[in-house]
Amino acid sequence: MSTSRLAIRLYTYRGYSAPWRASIMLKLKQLHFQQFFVNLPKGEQLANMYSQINPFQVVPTLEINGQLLHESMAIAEYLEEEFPRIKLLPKSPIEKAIVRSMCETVNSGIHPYHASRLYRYVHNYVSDINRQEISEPFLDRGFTALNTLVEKHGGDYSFGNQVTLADAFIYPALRGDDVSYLVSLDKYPALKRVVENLDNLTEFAYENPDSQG
Ligand SMILES: N[C@@H](CCC(=O)N[C@@H](CS)C(=O)NCC(=O)O)C(=O)O
Repeated sequence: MSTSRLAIRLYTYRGYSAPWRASIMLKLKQLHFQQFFVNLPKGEQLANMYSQINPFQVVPTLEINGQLLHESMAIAEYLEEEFPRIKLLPKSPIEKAIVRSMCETVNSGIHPYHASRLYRYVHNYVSDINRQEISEPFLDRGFTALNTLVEKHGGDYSFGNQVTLADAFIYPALRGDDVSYLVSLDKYPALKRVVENLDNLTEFAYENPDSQG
């Protein structure tokens, strides 16, 4: 697709890990996009207007020339196919599968266990339980697995020495406001090395909420 007449809007919220993945991928692909902040702490994702944009009532949603896309993994695959000039997956099928497995460890193995909707639900039954108590065993299991994968396959970044989709998923999973306070990077040395390398790349920089427009 030619990038000259694209209208891309990302529905997101600052510091939250899942929409941050999408924003990193768009920047790595050098695509110009507008951000629209859905205030999650205020519950704007549950409002009628946003539910029509994203029926699962979560961010990210990517709107591209009027078409709405949900789920960061699907968004990643779409961007990789539609804008192949800058590649975020390695060449061989086996290497692609390894990178995707790292993404999925974050997306379906780690993230659901610290999702705010999970806490809202659990709190209906056990009011004095905190996020740490609910999430820690699941987060530790997921990050331990990821650390092993990155020890085996990583270099400067999560997979080898090129930035891939795995970095766009792993970095926000450790640096996002919704999870960073629950996890000590020191427990996962291979992940720590990669995250500290990614701290130097502008595409991974923290989002500023004032840039809505
Ligand atoms: N698997 C989804 C996860 C989306 C997700 O859970 N997003 C969170 C922010 S990190 C959200 O919008 N939570 C609002 C809520 O649960 O009410 C994706 O990768 O797009």
